[in-house]
Amino acid sequence: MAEADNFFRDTPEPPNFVEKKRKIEEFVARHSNGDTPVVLVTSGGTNVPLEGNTVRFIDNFSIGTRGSASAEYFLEHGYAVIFLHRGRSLQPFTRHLPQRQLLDILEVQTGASGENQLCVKHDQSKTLFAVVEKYQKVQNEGRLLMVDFTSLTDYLHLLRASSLIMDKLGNKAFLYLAAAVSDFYIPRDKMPLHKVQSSNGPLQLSLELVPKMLDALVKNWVCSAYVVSFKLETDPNLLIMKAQQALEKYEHQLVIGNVLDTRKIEVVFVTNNDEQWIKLEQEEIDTGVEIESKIVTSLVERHRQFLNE
Ligand code: 9Z3
Repeated sequence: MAEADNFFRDTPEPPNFVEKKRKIEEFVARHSNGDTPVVLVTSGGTNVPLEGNTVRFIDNFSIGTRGSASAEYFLEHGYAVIFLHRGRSLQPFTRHLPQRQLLDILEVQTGASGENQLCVKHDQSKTLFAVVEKYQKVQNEGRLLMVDFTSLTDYLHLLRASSLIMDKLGNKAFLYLAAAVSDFYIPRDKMPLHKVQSSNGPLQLSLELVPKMLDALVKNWVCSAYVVSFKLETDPNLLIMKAQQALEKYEHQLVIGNVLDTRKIEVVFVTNNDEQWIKLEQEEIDTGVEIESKIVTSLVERHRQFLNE
């Protein structure tokens, strides 16, 4: 735990940290009295700068589908959602908009009295209508807070702040840690300030291990919460073992294991008692069912049981 404290002491707070913390505090305070459970969904990959004035960095892979889709399903189940995400990765609701050809779904039409107006093309309007309707409902109910990060240190400062704030929610708090978080970083005092020059020859990198924050999170920051972490592997043979090791080490509620190539069609829930695979059937794949809908439905039931215990 001392390692975690040293890490926070030695790394700068992210831009707009005070403002972001204030918004999280307000959001949690607003939902602390009623029955609405609050979930922190982390999403997207962290980056690790190689230079103080950063030109180059190492990135963790994540598009943000898992987090953004899951956030929507938690909202459908009545949760309030703090969406802690990598800036410019996928976000709930806007992920349904065409990312590159946004202008292609719009058109200028001339109305009956001759005035021009901006409209959504007819073939797109059905999909958009449903998305906008859901988004507006959630906004009106104040159930979605967006908080962005870029670097590993931004992410960890915001994760700690959110967890400490959510501690007051007791077991109504749910942490769903789907962000792809680097295990390695370069401490500030070992990082060059200016751009590394290629004229100095090949670059030798030495990265240090990031302290295991899940330990501090479960035991010190947000002690009564329901905590779910993700374990990502590329070798399927390691998956269950690594997920079990994480569970034993951090003593939280559940690890969801996934393999990079198959993450959209199958995941495994690993708890102290059992392993449960969640898979999409071919028919579900063909009809556009997202695995996150099944993951979240199952988790909401597990969280309900946890609240009743
Ligand atoms: C995951 O395993 C997520 O499911 C994915 C989602 C990043 C694979 P996409 O955003 O992908 O839908 O493209 N997240 C956790 C990854 C991670 O860094 N886990 C650490 C580990 O495996 C533990 S915290 O050691």
